[in-house]
Amino acid sequence: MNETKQPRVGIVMGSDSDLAVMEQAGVVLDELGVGHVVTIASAHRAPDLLRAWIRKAETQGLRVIIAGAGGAAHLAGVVASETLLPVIGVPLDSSALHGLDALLATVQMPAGVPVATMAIGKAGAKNAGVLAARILALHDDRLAKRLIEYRTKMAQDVEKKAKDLEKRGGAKRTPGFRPASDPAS
Ligand code: RP5
Repeated sequence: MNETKQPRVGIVMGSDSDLAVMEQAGVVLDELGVGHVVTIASAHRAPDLLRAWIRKAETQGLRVIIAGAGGAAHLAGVVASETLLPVIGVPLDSSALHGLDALLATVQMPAGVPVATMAIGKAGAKNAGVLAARILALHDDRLAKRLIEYRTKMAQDVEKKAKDLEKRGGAKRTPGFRPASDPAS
């Protein structure tokens, strides 16, 4: 989608080394036609910068924040402590512990300060984009329609892969199984 729209989602990450993974959230939001802004602002290395960005995010009308970080990943938690906007955390695999450290640091928030924590890495970044869109879709019927289309396309892609595999002779069809799009087979 190429429409210029009011950004509704803020994507923040701890380092430029996180970008290759975190850009997946932006790709999904683009596909769904959701305007977003992206920045780098570390909770540990640049806390004042992070706080200033959160204040700006609130005043510019962002509705959801996606925060991705690796290692001792306090970014999403600090954002959640500074704003009432919903925060989605993405733990990243950028240390010797392969993201398990970031997962635990992001998910184990104290009661009262929630971070919706996604899977480690690219799947988590993509799902952060989808979840942000689902939150916004509560008040946006057109976006809800695009999310239904997104889900339908995923199912079609899986079905196509199954058919391609069968064509190549790589899979035997389960007796009695009929794909929805192929009722006569
Ligand atoms: C974290 O430390 C960042 O989110 C990143 O995942 C990790 C490493 O950062 P760099 O040393 O590559 O800047 O704060």
